Amino acid sequence: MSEHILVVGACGQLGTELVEELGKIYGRDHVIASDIRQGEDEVFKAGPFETLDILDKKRLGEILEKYKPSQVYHLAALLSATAEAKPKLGWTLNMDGLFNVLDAAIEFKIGKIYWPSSIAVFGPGTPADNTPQNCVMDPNTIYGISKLAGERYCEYYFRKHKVDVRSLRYPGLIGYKSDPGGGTTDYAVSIYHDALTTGVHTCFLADHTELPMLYMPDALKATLDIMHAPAEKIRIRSSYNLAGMSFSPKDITASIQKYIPGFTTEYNPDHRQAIADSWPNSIDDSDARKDWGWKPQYDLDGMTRDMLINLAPRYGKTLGL
Ligand code: AKB
Repeated sequence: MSEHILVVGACGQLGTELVEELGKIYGRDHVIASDIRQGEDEVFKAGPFETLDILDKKRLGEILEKYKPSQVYHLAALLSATAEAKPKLGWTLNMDGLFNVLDAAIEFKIGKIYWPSSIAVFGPGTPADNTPQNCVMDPNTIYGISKLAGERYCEYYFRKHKVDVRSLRYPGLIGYKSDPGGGTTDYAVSIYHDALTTGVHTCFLADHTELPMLYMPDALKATLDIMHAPAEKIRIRSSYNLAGMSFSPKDITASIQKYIPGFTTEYNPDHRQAIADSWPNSIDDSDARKDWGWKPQYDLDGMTRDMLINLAPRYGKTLGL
């Protein structure tokens, strides 16, 4: 019998696609999707699904007892904008959820844990360009503070309890298969939908706001690569810097206009501008490249083309790309 993999927070933007990818590798029957809400996507009907509030330690234990997974991908979290709106819940969910999984890793002898961190661990005092792995980290959002504390806990559990926990600091993730939820970088997903529907996007960030981003196929590859790398290659047990591309709303607008010339963006920055301003413009991910061979495939125009090709049928459009 091959191993079982548990994905916590499976209905989110990353989880939905990760369940599908893990299913291709381990067999969908061996991938247990779990979330606080029942997943509607087809991928969830194709294999085991368990309802799980990650704050419910007893229920987590029951699921671990039932399937005895060798790996857990713990993705459940409130993202930056949502956590700012609900700070107490953001802190509790992001921290206690992680503690429950790390403690369960010891109790149930789980072989490997994956937990995502974020560029939100950086703050206004961080060097903004080509941000190094180790530098000033002074996050000023609840989400960023919880991710930085989470990174320290992951390293602590690795050193003190030998939990094989691995982590990446994701930039903004962009994909077409599922909708994003509550992130500051999420304008870069909505913009493609608007390009194919109304032809106008109203951006909640200013035109020049450059942020690090990653296309979903690259994010999935990085996640699976770090989880499949031999343990001795994972030198960093807090979380690895990870980069794909960096662009501003103005840049992504210009990229879309190469395929849809009449598309326009209007700018109406809101409270999320301050969050974006506290984050890096670009990231130095040389440790990930050196340690376990990370290399992204997509640049901005390659991603734009792929996003438009894949989203167009949803809106009954043919772009002739
Ligand atoms: C967010 O914008 O909150 C996330 C992130 C960068 O972690 N996409």
